[in-house]
Amino acid sequence: MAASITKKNFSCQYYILYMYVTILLIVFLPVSLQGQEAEEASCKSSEDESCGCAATSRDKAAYTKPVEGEGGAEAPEFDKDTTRTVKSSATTRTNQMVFVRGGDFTMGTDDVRFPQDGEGPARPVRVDSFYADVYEVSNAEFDIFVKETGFVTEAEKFGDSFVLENLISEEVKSEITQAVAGAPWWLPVKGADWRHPEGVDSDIINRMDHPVVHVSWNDAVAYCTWAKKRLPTEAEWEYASRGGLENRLYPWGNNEMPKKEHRMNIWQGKFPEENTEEDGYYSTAPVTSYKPNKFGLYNTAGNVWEWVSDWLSVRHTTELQVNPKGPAKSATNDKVKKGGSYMCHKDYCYRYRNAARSQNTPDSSASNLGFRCFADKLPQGVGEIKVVIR
Ligand SMILES: [Ca+2]
Ligand SMILES: [Ca+2]
Repeated sequence: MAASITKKNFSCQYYILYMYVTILLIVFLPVSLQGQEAEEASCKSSEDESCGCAATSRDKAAYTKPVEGEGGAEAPEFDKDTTRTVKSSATTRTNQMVFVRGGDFTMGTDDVRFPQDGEGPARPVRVDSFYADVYEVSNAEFDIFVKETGFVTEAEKFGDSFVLENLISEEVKSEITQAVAGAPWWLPVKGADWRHPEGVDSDIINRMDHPVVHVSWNDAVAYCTWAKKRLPTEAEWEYASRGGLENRLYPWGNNEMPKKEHRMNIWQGKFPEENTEEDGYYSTAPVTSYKPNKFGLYNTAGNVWEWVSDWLSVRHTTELQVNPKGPAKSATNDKVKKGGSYMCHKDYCYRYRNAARSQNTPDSSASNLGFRCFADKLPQGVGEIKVVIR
């Protein structure tokens, strides 16, 4: 009897526990799922905002598909004739520089669009005078550098680089087994390098005046050093891009299209499916395109992202900084890039503003990432452009 009572009590306790757990699940599970959905939506929103600008870092890119087989797909053979033709078609034009008188300006913004990028706060910065390349470094100029030095870029050493999917031929695409997670329009393309921007079946023969792409931060430093120049600091780059205007969104002011005129190469249409090319270009544009800013610089906003010398930090002091060079190192091993690119769209990757920034590891390269050089003194043989500031 006693045993029976004990067994009955145990059954009752088990039943009560069962009911309790069921009620808990009924009441709290939907709330928990809602929370999970909200968190995922938040992550999605964050990914959407990120637009994959920083997704092209070599050691950080996560892929949506595993590599099939050891080493992935084989790269097709290089077209030797293409390389030879590129060498013979290089021009001798070298980038001209403009003298930019130093001064005080407001760096960054309080109208922050991407807090995770470290765009803000607006802060006082003073820079010394410098010379700045008027244009992004072109294929023609990089070709001269490579011919003189035999330099091999990191994309060539690694054997691949990141390319916007829309630019790749079906043949090259069929060889690819991976895409970048969260930014599937980025594909690692074997054989993509500065001479073959969309892979081995592409060339730069008709793009010698376009910005060089698929150059890493390390490659950019090598080029600028050869040219007796250097990469700009982020502060110098932003000061130059702002062209003497305080707290403006773009290098010419706050109106994206003054008098309905395109002033930079970005993306029109719905990224990444449709590009209406209203500004005249689907991908890169000649470095001489559009009007320069008041300092005489072309295409700081849009066309290609531009490496600067700083390591990345997303926290900034509001104390006056004089010739800031960024932190001594980056916890994430990232260098800063500025200006946005032809892939930027206002609704999706609104990073063609003066204050905007993004980052990649210094060995990374992509089909929308280039650079320009600055210098303390005008290097011998480099023409200076006199700019009359009205
Ligand atoms: Ca465009
Ligand atoms: Ca640019």
